[in-house]
Amino acid sequence: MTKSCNYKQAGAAAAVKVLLITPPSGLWKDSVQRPWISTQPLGLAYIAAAIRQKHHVVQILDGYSIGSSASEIREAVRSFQPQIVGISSLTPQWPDAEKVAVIVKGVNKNICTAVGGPHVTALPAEAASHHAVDIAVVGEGEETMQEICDAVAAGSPIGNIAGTVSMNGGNIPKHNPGRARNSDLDSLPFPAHDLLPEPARYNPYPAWGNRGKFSCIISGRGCPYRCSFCDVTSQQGRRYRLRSAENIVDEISWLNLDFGVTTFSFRDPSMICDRNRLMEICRLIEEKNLSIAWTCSARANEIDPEMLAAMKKAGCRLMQYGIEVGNAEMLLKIKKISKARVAEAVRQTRGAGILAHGYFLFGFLEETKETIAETISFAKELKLDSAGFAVMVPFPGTEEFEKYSREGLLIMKDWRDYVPTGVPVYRHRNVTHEDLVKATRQAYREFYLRPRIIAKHIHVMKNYHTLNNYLRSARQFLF
Ligand code: B12
Ligand code: SF4
Repeated sequence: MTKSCNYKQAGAAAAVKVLLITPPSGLWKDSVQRPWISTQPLGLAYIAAAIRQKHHVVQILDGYSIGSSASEIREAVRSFQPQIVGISSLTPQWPDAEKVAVIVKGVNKNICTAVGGPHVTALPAEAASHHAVDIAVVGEGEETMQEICDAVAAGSPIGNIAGTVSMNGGNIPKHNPGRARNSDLDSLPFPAHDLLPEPARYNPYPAWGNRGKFSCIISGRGCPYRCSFCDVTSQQGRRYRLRSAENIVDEISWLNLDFGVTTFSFRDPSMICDRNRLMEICRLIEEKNLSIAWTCSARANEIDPEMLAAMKKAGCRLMQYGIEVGNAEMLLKIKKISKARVAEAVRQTRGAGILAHGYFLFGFLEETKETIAETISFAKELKLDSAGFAVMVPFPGTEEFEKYSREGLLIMKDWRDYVPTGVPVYRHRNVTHEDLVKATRQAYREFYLRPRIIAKHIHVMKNYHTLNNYLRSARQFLF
């Protein structure tokens, strides 16, 4: 189908209006649900800040977190009248993202629709070929969106911009040269938090803390590891590009003073990876006398007691470790950390007075009923404070996706189902999908229904929101 976008308008203004949208869950079937867990869409907030620097006018509609209906999206487009709409998408959100693009084109077919985010980066040609999408952005979106905005403002074509794929009026996707990843993250303006719903509208995981207002923060991009199920490395590269300690603590201070945020969660793979930087972040938090609590993800092989002591003093209350499985050979295959090192890290973390959370997955290619049992007993053996169990989903761009495709075991490619609680997306040689779902329920039951853990979590249920979240997860996983 020929695309009808006519954004190369003669005499276009020097600045354009841009609306950035996260797709509401269930929009594709006109049955939108507000998610149980939601956090700030930092990717879009970074892009908004970058576009604003170029004097374009930006708004963000965090449709996913708010649960916007089709008519609310339509109304937002009608009233703001953007020339460009940017839509972000993770893999399971893709059908909702397509629907957003269709709604936008329904309001005005001349609006330029740009899509980006992890799913689009993994499969840009597929994204660009949707009839309501004008351009797909691969990888980091700040500079690329700046150029798209400048081009639309100048009435120039957008088909040759680096880091994009578009159909250019034809039937074959045109892949433009890639764009180098930004290696100076301190040069980016802070995410445009002022354009997001206020922090109180977000529902972070209860384990991240319930003290005051909450925000996510990203201390770097990329990851040097290559865990077989994860697409951060293929998205963001193997070099962990780090922001400086000063830049991070400046953002924390800003969010604390201007937005009243007191609880932070670092969402990049392992914000502890550079020991010197970590110690400096902790020192600066103390020097600035910031009364905050924070959580982070970390690789178990990177931590030591001195780091943990500094983190505790600077307000760290919980560390999340991706442990994944309890079978030693599988740990090697999926490129994770040895059981002994994980146990040591959990012991040291709790010894420092910081809570330890473990993530576990069922469904790797090598999984058997025995390895499922091993994972559940390992989760209980470790002295974790909390744990999350899920069925592994092989996202496009990951080694697991390649393995399952190669073995002919992927049974469908409906991206809606690429969620840990969805219908099976692969067949498994040794276990059934029901075995995997049952494994998560059994793991939750065996892990949480222990007196030590019950006592600990009752303590956290201090308000309606956290109590409600606990009840919802209990309903989902225990029964
Ligand atoms: C915070 C987070 C969430 C939050 C918020 C998501 C969001 N909208 O940002 C919540 C809790 C909602 C979430 C949910 C899920 N998440 Co998540 N999440 C993350 C996490 C930890 C950080 C995201 C982030 O802020 N990154 C930093 C910013 C700067 O990068 P970015 O978001 O990628 O944005 C840049 C580019 O992608 C691009 N870009 C993004 N959007 C757009 C839009 C346009 C128009 C353009 C041009 C460019 C562009 O430009 C941005 C700036 O450079 C990432 C891992 C990671 N470290 O990135 C996983 C990650 C994104 N999540 C992932 C997954 C799998 C999920 C879930 C499916 C998991 C689950 N348990 O159900 C759900 C899906 C929810 C659903 N049903 O739709 C995968 C994505 C895989 C994939 N191919 O989709 C990741 C990469 C983790 C991983 N290890 O593989 N997640
Ligand atoms: S799971 Fe974490 S450590 Fe492993 S590749 Fe992904 S981001 Fe890196």
